[in-house]
Amino acid sequence: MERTFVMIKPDGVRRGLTADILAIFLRKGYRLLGLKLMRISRELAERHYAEHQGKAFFEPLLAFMTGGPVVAMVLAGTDAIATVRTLMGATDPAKAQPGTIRSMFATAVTENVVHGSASPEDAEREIALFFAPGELLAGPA
Ligand code: D4T
Repeated sequence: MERTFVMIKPDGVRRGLTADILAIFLRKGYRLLGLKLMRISRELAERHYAEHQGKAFFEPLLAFMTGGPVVAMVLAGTDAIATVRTLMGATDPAKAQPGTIRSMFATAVTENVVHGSASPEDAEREIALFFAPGELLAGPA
């Protein structure tokens, strides 16, 4: 079992896609270890996207990510980090494989509906940024 951090971004929540996207992950078979609706502060967005500091899209990305509520979750499953990213599709929805979440629900790289951790290190860092240990189940319910 591997844990990964997944977020439905503000565009996904605003457009009423939360239940559809959650259903895709749960029907696939991942187990939910934590789930919450929240607003992201600028500081949290900066820390989450620290690797992109200084890039041209960094400030617009922060404005977008802090512009509305998100749904943050921790999912567990076999190879969850890689398989969730496969299910989400490429960062640019125009390049995402048919049937993936970004292919089905997004049209722009700037507003691409979902986030999923890219590596085990990122997953643990992001889980710790968004959840206190007491907010997470230790294992699948
Ligand atoms: P996230 O982290 O949101 O799941 O995206 P990815 O892991 O798929 O892609 P990323 O880190 O390269 O990009 C982070 C975030 O920035 C937005 N973005 C990206 C953007 O607005 N313009 C761009 O040119 C790029 C490359 C989209 C996702």
